Amino acid sequence: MSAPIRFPSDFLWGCATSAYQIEGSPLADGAGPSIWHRFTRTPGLTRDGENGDIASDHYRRYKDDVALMRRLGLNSYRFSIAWARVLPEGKGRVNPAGLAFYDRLVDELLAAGIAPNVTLYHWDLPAALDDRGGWLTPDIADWFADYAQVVYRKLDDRVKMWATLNEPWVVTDGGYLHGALAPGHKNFYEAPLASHHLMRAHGKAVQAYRAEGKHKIGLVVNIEPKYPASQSPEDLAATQRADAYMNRQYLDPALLGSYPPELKDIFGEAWPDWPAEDFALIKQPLDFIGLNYYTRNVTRHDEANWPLRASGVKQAGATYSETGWEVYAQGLTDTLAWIRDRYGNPEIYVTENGSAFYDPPVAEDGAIDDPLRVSYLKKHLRAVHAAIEAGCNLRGYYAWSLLDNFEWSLGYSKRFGIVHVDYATQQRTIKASGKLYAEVIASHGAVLDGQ
Ligand code: PNW
Repeated sequence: MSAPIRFPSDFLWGCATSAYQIEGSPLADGAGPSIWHRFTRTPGLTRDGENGDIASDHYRRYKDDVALMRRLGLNSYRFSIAWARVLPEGKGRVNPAGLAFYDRLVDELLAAGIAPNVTLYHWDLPAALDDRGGWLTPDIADWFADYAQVVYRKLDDRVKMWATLNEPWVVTDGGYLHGALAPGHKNFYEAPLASHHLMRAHGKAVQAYRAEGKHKIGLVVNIEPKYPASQSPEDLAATQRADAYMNRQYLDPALLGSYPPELKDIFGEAWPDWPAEDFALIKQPLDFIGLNYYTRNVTRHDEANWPLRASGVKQAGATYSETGWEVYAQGLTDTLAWIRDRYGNPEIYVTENGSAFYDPPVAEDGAIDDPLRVSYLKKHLRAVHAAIEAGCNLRGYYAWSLLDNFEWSLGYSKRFGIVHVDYATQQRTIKASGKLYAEVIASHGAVLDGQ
């Protein structure tokens, strides 16, 4: 028998969302278009040509959604701000009506006893800045810090947790190397530039926060632990490359001040010699790390898989979600322990964790039974508790996601919500997983005991 599960009484229990995925009304009240607005307007780039024009209509229904969070018993909510609502051209002129939406949302959350946790960039770059080079130009570090400053000045009196970027790896890999995400480039030489300027922008925005802000700021990364498929030297080296590319590429410069050496090996001539002073900018003291964890990867050497020369091995007998990701909760405990050991046990939050599974239609009695998501949630919450027991400085957990929403290039076909959204009526229905989460929160984890 393992120790009884009781989470600390001040643990943060939240859900996470992002602006373009739930808000809808992307051009309302003077907002400028983002790269996702444009990307979804090119036929063939998203599933069935779907876009975020309506999404979960949160821009108009935010009060109902905050009431829903309250019913679930959340004490924190992680959301992102749409840069192009605040600055329609990405820089220069501020749009007060766009900023006012987040001002209202923050007040609504606080009135419900829910602490806002704000991410400044969750992939929806203002299109006007993409026209000027987007993440490929060094200028973007200043643009991002200027935008951040506008938002800090408006909200830092009430927002006590900030994050600069959501998942710089996905921004680079999806947006600039493989092209499945906006702005849809496929360019080996651009990927290192995008990564580096993302990290410089992160550094500048943290610096700006130290001048303006009074609370906590961090960086949110997605980590997918890499386990070697065998102990052969080839598989071990492939595992190291995959880990350097996806995991250490961002945490190492942010926390240790250097890039993993494998990146030079992966990118060859496309990997520039960076100016030494950039690393002083990128490595800013952070108040916390946000970890987004979904799955693991069992890695083998694969010469044919460019550019990593590594690929994943499917695990016999394992459960895979609708996005093809293995359910592997031990990987969350392992990742938290790895961060504890490699980076000096920083304060950490699980800022996203969740799964897409097929959901049955709403039953006659209004119930939605999502046993696979319930099982995923239970296993991962136990894994989180195990990490706390193992001495990780873990202070909160955010389920991805509050609502079913626009899953980027996969459109509305993948449902990650613990609350179901009927897109025809915008009706919200709490799934069994949402009910389970509410019970976990109310009992400080005790309902997970012995199950
Ligand atoms: C995250 N990967 O994306 C994002 O932060 C969310 O916006 C998204 O909806 C959610 O996960 C579910 O996909 C990721 O390939 C995308 O490792 C890809 C990966 C990880 C996270």
